Amino acid sequence: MVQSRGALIAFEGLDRSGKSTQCQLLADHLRTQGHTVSNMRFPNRTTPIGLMINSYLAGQMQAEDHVIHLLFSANRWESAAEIERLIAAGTTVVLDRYYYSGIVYSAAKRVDGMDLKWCRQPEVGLPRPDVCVFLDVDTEVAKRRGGFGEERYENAEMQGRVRELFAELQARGRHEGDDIVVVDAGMEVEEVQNRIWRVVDGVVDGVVNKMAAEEMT
Ligand code: Z5A
Ligand code: MG
Repeated sequence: MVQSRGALIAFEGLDRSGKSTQCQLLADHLRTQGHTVSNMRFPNRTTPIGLMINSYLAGQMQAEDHVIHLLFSANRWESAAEIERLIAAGTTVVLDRYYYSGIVYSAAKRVDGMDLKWCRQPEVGLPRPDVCVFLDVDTEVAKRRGGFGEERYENAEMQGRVRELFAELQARGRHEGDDIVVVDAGMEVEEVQNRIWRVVDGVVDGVVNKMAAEEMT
């Protein structure tokens, strides 16, 4: 019998939308169903490139806008082979932010020439998720969850632009837009969790069933 590959599931959303909370809950849920699951987050602040990104976000380092964009992308490429290896070995990988953030946050800075199309280029070829769950919260609701943090980009103006650009990315279709499923994340944790699980359980079943169907042909 051919072993099924793992699913690749990305979470996206604004600051404080509940991504890390829901990534953890989903991983536990999938494990209780017998899946092997690995969690990853981007930026991965533990690598040399990630440490530079961390300094930039903390305001301790300045970087030209194109340069920091490419560093965020390089930080994903550092993990690309590991993601491919895990899913090929049957592990489902849950990503806390991914290239959708990479595209949208840089484009939201409104730097001349750095539109969605330009920002997408360095991400082309990275492992494509089976689904991208976008946790949608109003910026005011997100703000009430302990307020925005102290890092770069964590202010209402930037968050508002990011929210609009995520909607634009989705409306455009193509790979990124087609992957996105919007989940209302303004409710209680458990209600949000149930909505996510309904979406993701279907996607994971689809991955397993597709492998089984291919095996029979
Ligand atoms: N960035 C970029 O520019 N380019 C890139 O390529 C990438 C990222 C990958 C750092 O991201 C910044 O990097 C980010 C985008 C940019 N800048 N901004 N903004 P990060 O992932 O390290 O940080 P974050 O995601 O923005 O923040 P966060 O605090 O980790 O948010 P979260 O993970 O979505 O939320 P959470 O930790 O699960 O929950 C936040 C709080 O709300 C916490 O107290 C929870 O207990 C509470 N919570 C969660 N869910 C609920 C519900 N449903 N109701 C009430 N309270 C809740
Ligand atoms: Mg988080």
